[in-house]
Amino acid sequence: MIIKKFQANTEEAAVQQARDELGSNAVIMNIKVVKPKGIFGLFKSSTVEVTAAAEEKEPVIPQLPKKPETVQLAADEAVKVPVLDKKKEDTSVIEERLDSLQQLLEKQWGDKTFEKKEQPKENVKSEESKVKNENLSFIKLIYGVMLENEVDEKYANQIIDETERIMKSDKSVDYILSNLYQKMILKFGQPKEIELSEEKPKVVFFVGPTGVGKTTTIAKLASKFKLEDKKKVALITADTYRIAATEQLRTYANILDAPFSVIYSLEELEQNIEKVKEYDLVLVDTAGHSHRNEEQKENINQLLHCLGEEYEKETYLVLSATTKYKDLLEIVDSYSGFTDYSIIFTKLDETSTYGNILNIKLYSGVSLSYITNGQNVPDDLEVLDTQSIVKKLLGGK
Ligand SMILES: Nc1nc2c(ncn2[C@@H]2O[C@H](COP(=O)(O)OP(=O)(O)O)[C@@H](O)[C@H]2O)c(=O)[nH]1
Ligand SMILES: [Mg+2]
Repeated sequence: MIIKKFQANTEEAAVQQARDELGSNAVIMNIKVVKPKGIFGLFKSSTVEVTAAAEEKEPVIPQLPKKPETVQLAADEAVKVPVLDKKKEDTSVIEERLDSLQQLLEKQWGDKTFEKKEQPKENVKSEESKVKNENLSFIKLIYGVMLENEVDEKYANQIIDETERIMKSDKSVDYILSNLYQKMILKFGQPKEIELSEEKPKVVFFVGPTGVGKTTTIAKLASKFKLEDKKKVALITADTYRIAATEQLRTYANILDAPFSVIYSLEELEQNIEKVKEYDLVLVDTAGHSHRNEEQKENINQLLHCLGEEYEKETYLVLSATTKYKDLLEIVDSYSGFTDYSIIFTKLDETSTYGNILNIKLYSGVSLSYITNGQNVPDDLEVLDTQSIVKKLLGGK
């Protein structure tokens, strides 16, 4: 995989540069506005920097340092999004990122006993076969780490199988790790964010089981768009099952000084949206429902399809990272065929294993988007950081 940064005056131009150079399949991994530094920067305008990745036929061979200075992973290092240094080769960025991960893995690897069982000393005849055996043991370790993180065995096997050719070669452990890391990042794909339209109001529906954090997530997003991006945001709730549910969103709407309405029918949705048609963004909360209840499912289905072409519509399925894998699969199944949707994972702070995020991505094939990691509105919300999550799935912190 190639990772490169592109700078231009606008986001579109930077993305175009990335696509021109890396091809139309390039994955945009990060977009940020770069403010000019220093006092003279005041007179310059900001530029937009896009980090993009694309797969290449042969993976880049990173040259990791042979002997790590320390086996201790700095906590903040492990989760930090990489700051790509323009002066350095792109591959060295991956090296740096994998370095600390590798150190941790090496430490764990040294502690494992299976390695000895699998490789009796007398079998290690040449340097080359030693390297191959090391690779196999290393792959087993990685495989174990993925299963511990609750990556579905099926997907862990799939990922390992894809690296089989390299694993059996005399390539270094570093090379394999970097290959796995890159492959997994591409598997996660580019997380989707709510993008507002210039011409039409964007109406975003939030669906999903009860108690996963739909209303709280809406409050976080409303706050981000209204306070940070200075957009006109309106809130609507169709969750009339519980009085407390309407009051919860009403309270957030009051705090944000955003228009709020409760709707009891499809006609009321149309009428209320009409009232805020000059707004940039309308977030619609729905009643959590059991994916096993066909009638409730049908109600949601109608809600998602009742608005006409004068609105841009989008749906987010909200799932909790703490839900059992089997239930997550059932929920995703129950929504497939409804409409196109993206997935928001909530409550990452309440679990230490993130395998389900990868499992659900690979099972459903739909885009992941935001994640939430706490109850604080608006702070505990961010776009899924694929690099950080892949690192965790491979045993990093
Ligand atoms: N720990 C944690 N709790 C959350 C998160 N998001 C929401 N919650 C809590 O989950 C509970 C249910 O949230 P709510 O938004 O009412 O869920 P809804 O029924 O899907 O609308 C509330 O107590 C929220 O504070 C999160 O990311 N982490
Ligand atoms: Mg709710």
